[in-house]
Amino acid sequence: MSRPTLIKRLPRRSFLRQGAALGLGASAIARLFAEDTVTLPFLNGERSLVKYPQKRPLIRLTTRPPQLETPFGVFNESLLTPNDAFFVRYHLTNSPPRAELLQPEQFRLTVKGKVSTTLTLSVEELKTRFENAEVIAVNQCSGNSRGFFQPRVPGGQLGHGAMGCARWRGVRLADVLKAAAPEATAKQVIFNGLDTPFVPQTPDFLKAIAVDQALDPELLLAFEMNGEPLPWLNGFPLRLVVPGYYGTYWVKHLNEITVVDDEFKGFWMNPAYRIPDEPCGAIDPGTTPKRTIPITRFNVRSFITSLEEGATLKAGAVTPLRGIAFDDGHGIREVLVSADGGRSWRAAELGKQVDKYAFREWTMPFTPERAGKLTFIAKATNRLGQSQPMEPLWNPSGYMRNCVEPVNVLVA
Ligand SMILES: Nc1nc2c(c(=O)[nH]1)N[C@H]1C(S)=C(S)[C@@H](COP(=O)(O)O)O[C@H]1N2
Ligand SMILES: [Mo]
Repeated sequence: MSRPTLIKRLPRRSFLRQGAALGLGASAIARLFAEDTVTLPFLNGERSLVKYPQKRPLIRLTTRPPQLETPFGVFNESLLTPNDAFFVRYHLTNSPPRAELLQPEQFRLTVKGKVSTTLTLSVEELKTRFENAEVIAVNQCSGNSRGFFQPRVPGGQLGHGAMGCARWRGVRLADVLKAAAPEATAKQVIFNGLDTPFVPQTPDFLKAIAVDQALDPELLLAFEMNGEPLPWLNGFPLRLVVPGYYGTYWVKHLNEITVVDDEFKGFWMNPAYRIPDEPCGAIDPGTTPKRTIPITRFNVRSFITSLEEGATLKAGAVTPLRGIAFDDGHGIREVLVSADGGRSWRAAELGKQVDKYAFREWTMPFTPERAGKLTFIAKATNRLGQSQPMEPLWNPSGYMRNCVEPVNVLVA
């Protein structure tokens, strides 16, 4: 069974004392421990907490390109993930693009290809020419929680912090596409951002969706996140927002939209970001899929956010349990909570649905009766009746983990 979502903060002062005991000078110790560290609860889970522009210290997965994970405690503080705590995912070494390329004087979005009118628009022109629209939606990386997979799989060894929920404001992709007027033969729409590979052999990060999906009024070209311009590392000045779909489609620094009349076969659509063509995208651990398809929509997930692994609860005292649940937009119908590892369940109270694509808060007061060990599990079901498996489902890329995530506590 999977281990939980604990993030242990290592006590920095004891490191300093140990450093001094090793005979290191004060400045050497300062350099060694300038960064706080966290340990994600799997093998080789040690990570540094590092500060980037516009961000609070976040969990660093890689430096080039920057890949940063949200410390899990943030999800217990508010339903909307603050911009300065929102995770960051990049693929290409030259990321993020240099800030001057993104400034209003320079930045333009072009819409081209199989369209009757090629468009070239500044963000200001987008804002004023098209009706503005908003959605509160979860952005989650396909590889969120990958570090928990057994057997382990290659790719970023992430805890549960490669997700976040924000209020996205922009214009509808559909309106912009209609202004360009795709030709009758148009089949797919390709999205490209300003980040580039370090060597020409690396394929540029391009993502494609079907024209029909691109004309869905829910997809946004977003310029704001939680009432502010997008942070630099989250796609300033413009990104695609595809509610209910994995983050891989949410192209950042979006400057080029190309309508094509065939199926785009670029690296980041094939072979990357594909799942086994099987129910739930899962196959037997360690095996190879017969056929694969592009990853698309979120499955159902839920988390207990108010309890850390190894926490101590007081017997006889009410503990207010709290957490979040989400799916791909059908809406959460029910969250059940077990305190005995899944033998018995009680329904949690659901908070308001602020948006069908947003985190849904749940709460449940719980009073542990006697001293001992408890294993808490939350399990959500959506309006289609889709739920979370008790045991992890496996695929070779470590995508779409959505099993229940037990949290063990001690009652004293
Ligand atoms: N330009 C660009 N956009 C991108 C990516 C990228 O590498 N380059 N990565 C995608 C992936 S895989 C994810 S999960 C999301 C992450 O969004 P965030 O960095 O704002 O959290 O961005 C997507 N958009
Ligand atoms: Mo991702």
